[in-house]
Amino acid sequence: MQKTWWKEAVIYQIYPRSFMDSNADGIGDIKGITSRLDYLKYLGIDVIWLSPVYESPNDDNGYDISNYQAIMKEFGTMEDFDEMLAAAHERGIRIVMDLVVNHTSDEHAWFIESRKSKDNDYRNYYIWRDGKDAQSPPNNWGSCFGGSAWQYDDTTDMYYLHLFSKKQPDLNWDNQKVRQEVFDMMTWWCEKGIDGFRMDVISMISKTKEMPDGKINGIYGDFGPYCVHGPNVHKYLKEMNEKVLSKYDIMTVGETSGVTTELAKQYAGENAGELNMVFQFEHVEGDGKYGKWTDQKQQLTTLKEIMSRWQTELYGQAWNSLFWDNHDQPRAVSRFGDDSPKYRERSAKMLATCLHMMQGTPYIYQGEELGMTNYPFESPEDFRDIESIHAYEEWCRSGRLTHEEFWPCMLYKSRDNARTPVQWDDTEHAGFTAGTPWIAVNPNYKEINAKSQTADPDSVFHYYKKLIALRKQHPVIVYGRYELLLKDSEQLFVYTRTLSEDEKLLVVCNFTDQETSFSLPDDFKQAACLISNMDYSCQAASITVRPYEAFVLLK
Ligand code: TEU
Ligand code: CA
Repeated sequence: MQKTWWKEAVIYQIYPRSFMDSNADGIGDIKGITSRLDYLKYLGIDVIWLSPVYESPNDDNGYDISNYQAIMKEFGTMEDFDEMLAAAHERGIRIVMDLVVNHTSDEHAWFIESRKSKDNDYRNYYIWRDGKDAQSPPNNWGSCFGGSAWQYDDTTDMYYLHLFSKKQPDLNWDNQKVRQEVFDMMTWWCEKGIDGFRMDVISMISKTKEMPDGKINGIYGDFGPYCVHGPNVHKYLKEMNEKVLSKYDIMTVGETSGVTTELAKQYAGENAGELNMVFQFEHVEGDGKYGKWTDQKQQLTTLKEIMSRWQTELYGQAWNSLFWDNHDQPRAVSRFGDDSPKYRERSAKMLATCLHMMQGTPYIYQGEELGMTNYPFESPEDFRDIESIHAYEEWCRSGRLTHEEFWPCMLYKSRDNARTPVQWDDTEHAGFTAGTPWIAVNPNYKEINAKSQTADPDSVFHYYKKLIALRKQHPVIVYGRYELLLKDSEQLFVYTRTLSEDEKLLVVCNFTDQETSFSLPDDFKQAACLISNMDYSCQAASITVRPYEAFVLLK
């Protein structure tokens, strides 16, 4: 297995809008990030993945880009960006940019041109089709954010494809000019000195030529078989690698929803010549009841099967990215742990242990290191997220489900749970802004905030800090082989990591609020405790594992 810096790194995701506001307009910004770099340095992370900071009309909070080489006005200027990059590098922190090139904003100059006429130079930068007939779109595909995936444009009496919102038209990657524009833009950022790319829905860039109706899923047809892992996706990524990525010492991670382990090896195999790693979503996506929506926890045995399969099947061939949450997912502790006052801290630490001891590069989503929780939304008007707003319309206002049926699902899974501001201290608005925040601050900020946790050696923050530090001291955490024990337990997640006969880890995590017993494997009876979220003491062969307890033994 090749050793590389990005396998040994811990990555911290910043969603800039909600991270830190420097100028009291209620919106997080780049200067705000710069002001908190010392906090991140203290935590010990190596890399920041920065969600989009480019010019954008913010239909989807920056995932709709109108200019790839300019900074969003609300976030600051290119000088602010350069200053942040330099300040991060001074502290030994790398910065990975979000690359959103499956689509642009409809306010991007390319699209403004493209829609003008059928013979415009930019027409083929996007995907235009005639309607089936005067009344209907080219096919029945639905977009990820609700409604048809086609938008009618009366300037030329044709439709354009948008797999996300209608303000996010899909680029036509089959057009060589589009690819070259994207590669040139990426090169421009690399020359600036950034350290890599997280590639938004990169598995969707290649569409089939034929675009038949999809299988009905709810109201609309599924575009999946025609647009996800499409015919030329690997060809285009190899071209990107050859023309841009291979020229720099950067890291890349592709967002590839629906990916299998076999496909992951194609995207991110050690010698595939495409990406360094991919995000897979099986462990956070399989639980849906109504599309992605549910209010039910995934069974532990299912979760273990999924995560263990990824650990085993990629071993030595491709590299895992490890995450419980991000800006599209609810808060980890509310979803996989227990966010009640009794168990919030303990279960947040347990989840961190379980993830950070696996093989792969761990990603921490802002606030996760504080054990931040889901938000107690009270009404549909509280949501800011385009997906949540559309989902409520499509499932409830349409009459398909009652409010009572759907509401618990929104509380459990809305993306806005992750998007409330980072809780810095116990002053008004959690110290995030001196103005009015663009989205409400979680009312629990007086108990849960960075200021109190950095001062408390037993906090969730300090636990993350310790996990990150351990990774730098013990190669077995990075490179050891994974093996699952007790596969049928609905309470315990137990696994070992092995680097050699004398360098082995045992990881034991209780995912429930019930205690249970566990027999230590023989070779761990004398082992030292590396980290634990309670006061671990080995009471001989059979031990009691308390609610949400976690510990790691090193042989
Ligand atoms: O998300 C891609 C994606 O597949 C989402 O639809 C995801 O499944 C959903 O948010 C889960 O609820 C990426 C970005 O991460 C997301 O923030 C963007 O909205 C989306 O692409 C469009 O750019
Ligand atoms: Ca601001």
